[in-house]
Amino acid sequence: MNLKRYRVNNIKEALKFIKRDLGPDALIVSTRQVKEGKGAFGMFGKTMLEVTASAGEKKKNSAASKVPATKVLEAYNGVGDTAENALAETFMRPQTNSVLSVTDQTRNMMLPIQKELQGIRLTLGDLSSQSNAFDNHLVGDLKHELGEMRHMLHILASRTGNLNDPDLPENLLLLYQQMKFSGLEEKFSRRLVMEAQRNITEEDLENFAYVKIFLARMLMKIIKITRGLEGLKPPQRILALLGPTGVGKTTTVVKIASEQMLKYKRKVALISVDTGHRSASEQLRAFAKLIKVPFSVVKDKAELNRLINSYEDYDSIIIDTDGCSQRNDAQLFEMREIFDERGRIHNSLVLSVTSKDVDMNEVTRKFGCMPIDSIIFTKLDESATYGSIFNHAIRFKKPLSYLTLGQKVPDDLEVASRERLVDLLLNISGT
Ligand SMILES: Nc1nc2c(ncn2[C@@H]2O[C@H](COP(=O)(O)OP(=O)(O)OP(=O)(O)O)[C@@H](O)[C@H]2O)c(=O)[nH]1
Ligand SMILES: [Mg+2]
Repeated sequence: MNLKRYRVNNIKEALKFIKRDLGPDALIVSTRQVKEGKGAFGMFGKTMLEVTASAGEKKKNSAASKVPATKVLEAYNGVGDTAENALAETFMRPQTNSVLSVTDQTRNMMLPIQKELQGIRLTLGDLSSQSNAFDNHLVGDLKHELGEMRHMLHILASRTGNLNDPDLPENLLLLYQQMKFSGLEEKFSRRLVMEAQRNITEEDLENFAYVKIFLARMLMKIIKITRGLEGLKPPQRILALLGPTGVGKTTTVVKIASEQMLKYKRKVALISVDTGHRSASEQLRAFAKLIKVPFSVVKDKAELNRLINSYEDYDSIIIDTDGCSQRNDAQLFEMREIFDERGRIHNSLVLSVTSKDVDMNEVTRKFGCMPIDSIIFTKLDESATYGSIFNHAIRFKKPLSYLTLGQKVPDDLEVASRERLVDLLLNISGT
């Protein structure tokens, strides 16, 4: 991938270099402020802007494993809370056509033209196969004109979504690109920058850091979190992990159980619910034996309830389930029979960020037949972009509880935090 890094005084300067070196289709991959100069430990150096841009290819290396959880945003007091609350609410409301950007409008205008052109081309094809030499001359001219029109349409189409386009101030345009590059759906990215544009003064729009933090804090208001098991009411916390096959449910149960024991010194019990009938619980049985905690396999709700009642004096009960394809209605029905009650058990749906957005949407819709209290995203270490987490959180309005970032137990587990999530999308901490 053709990546270039620039240290500049301001974003305008960066844009000039990026366009010169990488062309107008270049994408901004990340931006951060850096100190430059001779001061002790670089402390008194000049603050510069470091912009990394690509010639438009996909970013491959994973940021998740490298970026430490950050509190940068918490400490930032640049923007007022009330304004962002209102903005976040507006953002979550269904949108009307009035907020369509120029890009949308251009696309909408192009559709009927494209259809018309297609019709003309078909008619021309018919004409040229049937007509005489004179008509053929005419057909030739028409074809030429048609070619020109198509060329113009291409130019129009290619203008949507690159550095030349929409009607946004430069700083917002860059951040819009960065969010899109990170996989945030275009319509969400666009709505965010448009809300921001409406609410940031012209003067502040010139300040890149201000605009970035404004967007970050808006996103932080939109994303909901549960703080994992810590967000549940004591004295007894009961968590069940549900989801499709192979997303990392059992590994995550093991990580959470270890954290509960090692970090919080809690008394833990493990349960495996067997609906897939393929005795997949051996992995968990072995782990339970190793860490000396009780473990049982149950097959239905009555058995599960009896077992939970018998664990009265345990602080944390963690329930693993068999992977269930969202398309296996019979197994889903069986799961719903067991996990249909809201309240006693906190149901977490486990999704891997390596899945396609469209498949994750189907999973969440189908698992929505039972109460889903939160979502756990796994395998962040295997993905280069994290927009899909936001797409999902915005679309389904479900809180996030944990993130997992690798196969190591118990290290590769994090309680989901807004700061961390926004950092993954906007690269606030700048690693
Ligand atoms: N890279 C990476 N691998 C992970 C992560 N979490 C789990 N895995 C791996 O994913 C694979 C499947 O993990 P499991 O925990 O067995 O998945 P599961 O959802 O319980 O699978 P089923 O019970 O078969 O549905 C294993 O190889 C895990 O080591 C993670 O955060 N990152
Ligand atoms: Mg499993």
